[in-house]
Amino acid sequence: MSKILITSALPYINGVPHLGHIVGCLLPSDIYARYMRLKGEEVLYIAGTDEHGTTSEVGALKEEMDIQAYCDMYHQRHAKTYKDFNLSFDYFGRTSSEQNKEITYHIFERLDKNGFIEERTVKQVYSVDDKMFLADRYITGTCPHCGYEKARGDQCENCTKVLEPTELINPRSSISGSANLEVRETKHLFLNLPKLEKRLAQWIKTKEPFWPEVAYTIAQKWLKEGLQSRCITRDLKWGFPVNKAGYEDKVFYVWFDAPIGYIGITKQWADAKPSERDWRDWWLNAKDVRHVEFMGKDNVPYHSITFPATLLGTGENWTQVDYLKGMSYLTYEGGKFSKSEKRGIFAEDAIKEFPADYWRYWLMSNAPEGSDASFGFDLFAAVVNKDLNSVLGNFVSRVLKMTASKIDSEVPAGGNLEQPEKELINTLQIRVKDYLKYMDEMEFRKALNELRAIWVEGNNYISVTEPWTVIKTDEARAAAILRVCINLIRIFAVLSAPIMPTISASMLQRLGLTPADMPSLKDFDVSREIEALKPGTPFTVGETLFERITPEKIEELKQKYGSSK
Ligand code: B3M
Ligand code: ZN
Repeated sequence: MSKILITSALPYINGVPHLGHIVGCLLPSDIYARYMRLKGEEVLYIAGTDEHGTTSEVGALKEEMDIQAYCDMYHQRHAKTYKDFNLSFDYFGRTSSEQNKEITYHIFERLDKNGFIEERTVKQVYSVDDKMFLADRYITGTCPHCGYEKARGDQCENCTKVLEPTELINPRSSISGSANLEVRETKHLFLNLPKLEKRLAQWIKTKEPFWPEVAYTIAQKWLKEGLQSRCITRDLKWGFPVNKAGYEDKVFYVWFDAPIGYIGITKQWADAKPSERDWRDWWLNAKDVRHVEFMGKDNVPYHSITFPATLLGTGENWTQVDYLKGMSYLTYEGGKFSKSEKRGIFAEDAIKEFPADYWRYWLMSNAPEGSDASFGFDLFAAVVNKDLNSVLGNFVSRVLKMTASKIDSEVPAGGNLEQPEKELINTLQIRVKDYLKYMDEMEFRKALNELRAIWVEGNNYISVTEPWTVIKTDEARAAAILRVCINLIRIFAVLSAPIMPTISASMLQRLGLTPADMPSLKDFDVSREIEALKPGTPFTVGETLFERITPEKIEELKQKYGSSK
């Protein structure tokens, strides 16, 4: 047994998550955590809200709320949504916690003591009316290259040229619209990445065989271009005040304390559950920990360069990432999800329309792994109706109904395993092995392909063996076939559990079982599991597992959530 530390990128607190956020890191990490628990591994699965930074300050201003109240409210909304999606975090914490502050301060002090923090004077735009320094992207003006009037201080959306805010013509604050701006000098602290580069490159080299291609390539590209020192402080009010003389009125940059948040949240968990392990068992001088991180691909540089360098610079033995799963993007019909433009379905609404497991299955079987993927209601309905309703749902109800009406409401006795069963076992043995291998490798689309193929094998088996015909002449043989089918329901439930925990539990319940009765997915042996439910075990038929999505419902959803198709 080893210890597996699983983290999902911490979603920004401002705004509510859409399906892209769910599939981009939260859901795959949950599925991996559930899978590893089912293999009997010791898992700690951590996530939380990323609360600091300009976007939160501006979000609170826009909603005319006090920033703390704003974060408290949105933290609750995030937590509720993820609970509705059945995400099984051991702890869902906050980067603004006292625990995270303490660890952030400690790490900063170590970096400073070891000479990796530099002081620099920089020029920055100050908004006199807003009484704050403005982040580049909160300055709007006319692009000096193309004349576009709504160019942002960091980049012109129209001609894509990268800009300095001071280049803008007629600059104004995006927050208040005020043009009363001044360039002021201010002192900031920088993390000296060039000084850490050698150590970092050495460390990354040790990771090469373990990191997926994308992550490794991104990290190598950064190293090749040479690392620059990065500013880790900001002139904001919301954040952890910098614990260094002369900088007390500044706060740490959100990307400095956000990844430290994984550690801070682990400490929140440990403080809340004193009977569990010490947080250091996972993070500091920890033994046998494998750390797996899930994130969107745009987050990869922070997790493969800046955060590891931050930890290396402390000179302490912090747990570093062992495997980094970077996901691409999910679009809505090829475009952006947008709350303000009413385009696309957001997580809070999604869960009101259909049970979590419909979403979980669709999102993972269409996960944006190698490349971006696109969500559309037609696609969604097609998958739910075919894979879930016709293939899995029908099999379960057909088998249980047939057995109950033609024999009895218990696993039937009689007959033996014959040639068709031997073939079924052989085929499933291979498919299950592949399914588990892909889950181990976090190749989720491939894993779900196998899972679907496993359900299809059940359907093929019952079509070929025709128990409804056989029963007329050979009751014992029909009993053997249906006994195998009922055992297949149990096998399907166990294999589907990481993806569709509620449906899985509902399948098990019909067989008088609970999730706690599931066998380990380690050394899962089909020939053993196919005979696990013994003759005489009572079962109930239960309700249909999945509702079909009608064409009328699809039209209604398209109207409601904005569709161009
Ligand atoms: N909040 C970015 C994002 O939500 C950022 C991730 C932090 S992970 C430490 O995409
Ligand atoms: Zn331009």
